[in-house]
Amino acid sequence: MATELKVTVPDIGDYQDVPVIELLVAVGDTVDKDQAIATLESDKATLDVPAPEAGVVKSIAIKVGDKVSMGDAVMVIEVGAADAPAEKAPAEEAPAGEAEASEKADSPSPQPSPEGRGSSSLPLPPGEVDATASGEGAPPADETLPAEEAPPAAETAAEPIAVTIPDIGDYSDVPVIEVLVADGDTVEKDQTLVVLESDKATLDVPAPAAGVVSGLAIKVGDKVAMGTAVCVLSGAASRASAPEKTKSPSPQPSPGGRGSKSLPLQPGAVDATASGEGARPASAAAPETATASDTIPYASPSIRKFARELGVDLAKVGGSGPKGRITQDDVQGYVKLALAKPPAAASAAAATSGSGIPPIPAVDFAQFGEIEVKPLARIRKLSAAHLHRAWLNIPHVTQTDEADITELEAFRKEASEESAKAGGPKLTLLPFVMKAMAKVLEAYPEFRASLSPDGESLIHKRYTHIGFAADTPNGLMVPVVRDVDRKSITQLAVETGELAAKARDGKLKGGDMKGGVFSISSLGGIGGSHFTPIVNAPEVGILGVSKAVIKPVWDGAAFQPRLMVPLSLSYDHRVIDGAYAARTMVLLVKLLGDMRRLVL
Ligand code: CAO
Repeated sequence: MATELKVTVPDIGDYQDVPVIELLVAVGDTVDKDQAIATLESDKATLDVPAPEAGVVKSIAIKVGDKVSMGDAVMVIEVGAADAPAEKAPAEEAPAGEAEASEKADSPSPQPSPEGRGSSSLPLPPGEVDATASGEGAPPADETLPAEEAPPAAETAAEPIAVTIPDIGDYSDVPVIEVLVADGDTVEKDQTLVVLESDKATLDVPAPAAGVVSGLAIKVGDKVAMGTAVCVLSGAASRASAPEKTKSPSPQPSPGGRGSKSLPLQPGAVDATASGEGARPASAAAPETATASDTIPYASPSIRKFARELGVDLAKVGGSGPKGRITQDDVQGYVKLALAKPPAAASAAAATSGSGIPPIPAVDFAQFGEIEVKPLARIRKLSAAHLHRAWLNIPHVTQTDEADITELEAFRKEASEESAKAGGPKLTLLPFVMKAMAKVLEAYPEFRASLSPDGESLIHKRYTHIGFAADTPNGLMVPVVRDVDRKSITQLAVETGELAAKARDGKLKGGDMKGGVFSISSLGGIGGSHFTPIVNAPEVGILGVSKAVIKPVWDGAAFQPRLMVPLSLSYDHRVIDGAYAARTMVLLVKLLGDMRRLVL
């Protein structure tokens, strides 16, 4: 007999109001027992809420962006007798929390959930981790020091602190997946020392205070539980500034202390100039520290597990989910692409991917003056990798021109005013350019094609989904408007406005940024003349639009003041010939100059 099981947020330690960053199921979905149904994320932990039972999702009480605490309703799952898992425990063995969850279910005759794991199967301890990190009270992990000996709110570990794994709830034998420090490293308070990952949760173990790491006792692959020794943190050397370290083989404590902040992130220079053994240890492991922490992929524990099972290195997978999060589709897409790529093509790609280019030398900027090191937002790191890949792999050429939009602008203003009066959207230039570009793509379809991964064929797309670059506080995002050729200017204005707002609010879904055949980057609202946009691979073309200005244009008899918009069309020269690009641009200029041509 079917019963309805109400899933609630399990015990998540001291955390309150933890944002829901991903909903992994929809109403009507069939879920397996323990399948991740939602992901929560705080500063220090990413946690999946698993389905307590196999069943069908009847209703969902949360949405992305909601903030939840222990006990909040997540969803109702109908647990069918037919597909109920065999290993159900008797009802009387159910923990109290589970029984309560079942009683709260909307079922007309609610049955106590027989399984007992319910939502409380999410074992969660981040509060403990956070307590360690925050330094409020004696760090709980430090069992070797009485509380009064461990400075409660210490910024620097004046006395040695033995750092151990904090209370991680029901978990034991949790694998260590990243060790981000080495003996001799100088760490800041709250800097992540190691990352643990189980099937359901990824947890950072942060430094309870600033200090120098010694006696590192764990390595990647170790399985740890509460109380496992991590390392010892001591304070004195952490106060030495970077220049002092490079100068002195036996660093002296420096009262300033701020200079050391730069040390872990400018390792190359320190390393290069270190003159003696004394300076070496602090910098020796730093390159790994910086690299490792830069490449922690942004994915939920279930996706990490999925990737591990397939042997996929998540650092190589681009994330298309909100804020660049890696989704299951991304992992599957990566695997498909890897399988489609023959070994010869793979090595050819490697030979041309830019590997082998000498790296830009690291510089210890602190030796020239005061500096501040700010970690990059994940989205910026992801888009940086994407842009770098495109820049190195694609031979870019940028065709530039100017379109006379004097008439178009007069019409746009009039239409925008009418639209505003009728309660419609504001009509900016962007939707007009999009519409014109859609027409151009029909005439010059190679601009909406993609090169096959083996470089042997051109994949022509018969749809006209166009992406547009949106500037957001977290970095560049490219939402995609579908079927631009079939939509009116007003519809395009509404959609670009909504997508740009979602991008700025960090609410774009993975699907909002997929499927584009061509991109437009408009800096016209900001200023500047031409620029060279980078092709958004695997697309082969991107249009840059700069600020329209009135210029004197010769009409054969006199100079006329005309509103000219600068256009920059970057393209992949492996696919597009220069003449083809020039013809494409000519048509675009013609269409923008006389929008009546759009209806021809
Ligand atoms: N020339 C002159 N004025 C322009 C213009 C142009 N080419 N394009 C837009 N404008 C005007 C608009 O008409 C509007 O003017 P009013 O407020 O007087 O009506 C103003 O500039 C602001 O427009 P907007 O930028 O808000 O709107 P949009 O539709 O043109 O652009 C969006 C939307 C999302 C593309 C834009 O906000 C944005 O984020 N641009 C940055 C994209 C970016 O970062 N690109 C670089 C990527 S790296 O290659």
